[in-house]
Amino acid sequence: MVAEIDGGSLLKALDELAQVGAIEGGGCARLALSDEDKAGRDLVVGWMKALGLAVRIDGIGNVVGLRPGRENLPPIMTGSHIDTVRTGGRYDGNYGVLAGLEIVRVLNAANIVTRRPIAVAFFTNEEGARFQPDMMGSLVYAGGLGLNEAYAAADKDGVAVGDELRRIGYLGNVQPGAIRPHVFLELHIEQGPILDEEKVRIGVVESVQGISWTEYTVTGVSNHAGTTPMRLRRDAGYLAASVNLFVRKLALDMGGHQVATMGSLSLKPNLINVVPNRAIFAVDLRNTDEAKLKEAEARVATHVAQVAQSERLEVEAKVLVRFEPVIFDARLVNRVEHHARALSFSTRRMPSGAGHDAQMMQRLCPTAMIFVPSVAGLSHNVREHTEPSDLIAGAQVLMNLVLELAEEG
Ligand code: HGY
Ligand code: MN
Ligand code: MN
Repeated sequence: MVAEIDGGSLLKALDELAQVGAIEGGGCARLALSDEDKAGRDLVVGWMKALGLAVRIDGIGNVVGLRPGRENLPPIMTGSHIDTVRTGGRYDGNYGVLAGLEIVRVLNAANIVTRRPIAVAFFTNEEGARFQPDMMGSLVYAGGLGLNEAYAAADKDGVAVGDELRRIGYLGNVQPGAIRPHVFLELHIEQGPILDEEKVRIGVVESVQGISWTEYTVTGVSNHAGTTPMRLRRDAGYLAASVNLFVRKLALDMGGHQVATMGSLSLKPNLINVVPNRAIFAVDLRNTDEAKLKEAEARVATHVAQVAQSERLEVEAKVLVRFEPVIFDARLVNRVEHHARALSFSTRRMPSGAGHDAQMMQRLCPTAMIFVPSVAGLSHNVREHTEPSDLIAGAQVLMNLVLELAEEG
């Protein structure tokens, strides 16, 4: 093997970054552009500089560490994100960024200079948990979202992305997308149960499923929970509950890759003895098949309209995120499979259930992803876990692929 990943330093870096925004149970909470995210960014930027990378911060706060090559060609870029959801694990996103830095560390130690430069990136607000859309930084990087529109995105408290970037000192001056990679490679945990259940070591990711996030604001009439006859109630909470049951049944009826959940719900006045006059909730629908995703969206919209009419409620729907399925570059997907098998790792081809920065980078350059197993498929959960041997295996596949592609013309 030309160069070998040192599992010890990779695992140590993962452990150290997990201490930033650490929460009960071993996970971390570093919501995008929060103080915790800033602390995580500062730590990783420090590591990039210590590795001799030229660090560039762009207008949406994406950070790229550049290692020169023998020739000034478009780089091989690898990376992911280091922001997390509120109940984040320690591997989602972080693993792909730190594996990229581990590759640089190994190449530095072996005095290997590749033909093409190597870039290690982390993108802003991949999770979309605080600001929508998710994959915001990579979407801007790929030209899919304007900077001003991104700056204006605000969280539940009305705090805007642009102000937060300035506040944490990551409003960079580099034009997003200025570094156009030769290829983009993202190493990531699967976040689902397939590899773990099938005892397969490496997921060869062929695509990312389509994502649809819609927020509904329902307005009814608050009223006394005891005196108001059922026939007179205009209960916003009832519609929310009805949609929750509907989307579950819809996903089960449609089968295949269709999934659905209502991840956020708030009622007002949220008091035990008051019929709620306001419900705000969001529905997350996904499918690998665009036509089926469209069908699911249409059926949810019809259900919402029917219940709103029968309950005499007003409903405002706002699309927060809508990305079609993305197919990764076939040549690169084959090379992922080749390098995994060359290391005698078991493989299986699969779609990604989760969204990733890679799905945006595929708009710019040939892109592929490598998955490693998530124990019991747990993710967005502090108990997210991947065996060290699998973490090291995935990083080795990434390194061998990077070294191959970094020599091509
Ligand atoms: O929602 C997703 O799939 C990703 O974690 N942002
Ligand atoms: Mn992720
Ligand atoms: Mn995630």
